[in-house]
Amino acid sequence: MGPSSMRLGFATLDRLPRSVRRPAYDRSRVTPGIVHLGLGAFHRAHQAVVVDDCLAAGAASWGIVGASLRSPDTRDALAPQDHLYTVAVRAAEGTEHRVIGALLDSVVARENPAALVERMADPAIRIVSLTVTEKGYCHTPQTGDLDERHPDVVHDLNNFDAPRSAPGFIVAALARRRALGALPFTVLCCDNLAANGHTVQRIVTQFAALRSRDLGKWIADNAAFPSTMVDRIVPETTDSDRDAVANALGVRDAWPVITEPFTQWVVEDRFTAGRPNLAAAGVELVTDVKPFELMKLRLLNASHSALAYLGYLSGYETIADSMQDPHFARLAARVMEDAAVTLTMPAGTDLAAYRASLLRRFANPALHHRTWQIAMDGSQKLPQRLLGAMQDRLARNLPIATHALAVAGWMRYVTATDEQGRAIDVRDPLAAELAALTREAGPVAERLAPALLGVQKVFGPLGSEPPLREAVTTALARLYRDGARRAVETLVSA
Ligand code: CS2
Repeated sequence: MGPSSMRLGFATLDRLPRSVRRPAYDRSRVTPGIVHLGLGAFHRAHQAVVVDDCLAAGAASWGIVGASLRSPDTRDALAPQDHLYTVAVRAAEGTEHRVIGALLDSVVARENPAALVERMADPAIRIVSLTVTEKGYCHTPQTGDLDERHPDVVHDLNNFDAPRSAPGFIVAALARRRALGALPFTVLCCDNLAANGHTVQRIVTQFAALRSRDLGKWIADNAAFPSTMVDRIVPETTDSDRDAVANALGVRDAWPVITEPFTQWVVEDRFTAGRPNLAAAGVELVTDVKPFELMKLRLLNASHSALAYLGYLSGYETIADSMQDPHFARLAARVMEDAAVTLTMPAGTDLAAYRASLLRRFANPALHHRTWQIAMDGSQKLPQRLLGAMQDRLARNLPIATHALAVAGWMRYVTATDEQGRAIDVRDPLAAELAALTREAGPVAERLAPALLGVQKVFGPLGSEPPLREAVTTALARLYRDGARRAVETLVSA
């Protein structure tokens, strides 16, 4: 039998090679203190690793119960292996493997929503953290307000105790705790939204107020929603990644995560019901996360999206592939340079060093981070990544050609036909609306750009600013005329 015939789990931990790090604590004594909504790869490679360090330092009441909102895949893969899984940290020099024990249990919200609400209402749970992606908050990305007409919101208001959406679960569980006389948990958003804690607070209190004014007020007065800046690049795990991990471990792990050496978590220190000693696990606790969040969104995520759309259109499968093209490496640097002037950072922040480190991380040849993956959900990402910086630059009369080319890249991408005439698998909550608009406009920049700039949920009033219209239309015309590779080359050579 091959090395992969046995499964990772308690029973096989002792058989792992010595080089593989494993939980350095007695897991049978760990109890849950955190419910995490959105049990994807990012959470397991980022917050769960920090919690694993906290557990190793003795904080035994802070284990994690993970909830997938919809798909049973993660639970089905992890339950047979005692919720143990591997984090494979890949650098050009090689890979380090670590088995994480912080996740104690997992549930699938959709299978039994009321049970998850009960679990979140348990006073032993003091933090509810979230990675449900930008679209998981049922809000309008442009304004940050709850989208009251979102089908999940409508559903959840009519099925209060059996919700479907992340805000629905939080409000139902907080209502339960209020009825029990328990403290609210701290809501810890770990998604790439602008001012993520404030935004989620607004969404949740707006949702609660639709149910009852008193509940909305109680949440606004008593619950804490610290903002956080989270950063670690975590590509989707593939079958070949699973094989590589099995080879390194000598046992099979059905659900490993692949990531880079870099990791960063900056958190506002406002918790209503306690927290583990995060600082000892490398978390930066600050009073105001906003500058760090903007820095990350406008430098890392903005250039990521620019590389994703323009790189995909140019035939680059991964971010690292695109970074091998010197013009694309310069494009990423240019997006960062243009965004940097819109940031006001606390003294001591070295933005130039940060930018240089981002370029190195993007070029990591050991990570297979697909441009297609990052291109997903653009309608939810553009405002905080690209549009805010454009608005700030316009206010200072600075040119916006670089960002305009990235936005035009998104427009060209959502037409769902690539430069060779092949179909693009566009994933976006607004995909149907975008497809209708692009079909109607046709492949003509002068029609397509204004049509898409008119999508209020994405662009808001900025979409009708003449200088923005002009810059984006010009960039889109160039994409149609020259193709993405030439357009990028022309831009960075100017
Ligand atoms: C990426 C992010 O998929 C995306 O949109 O830009 O997931 C990015 O990898 C992380 O924010 C890095 O911390």
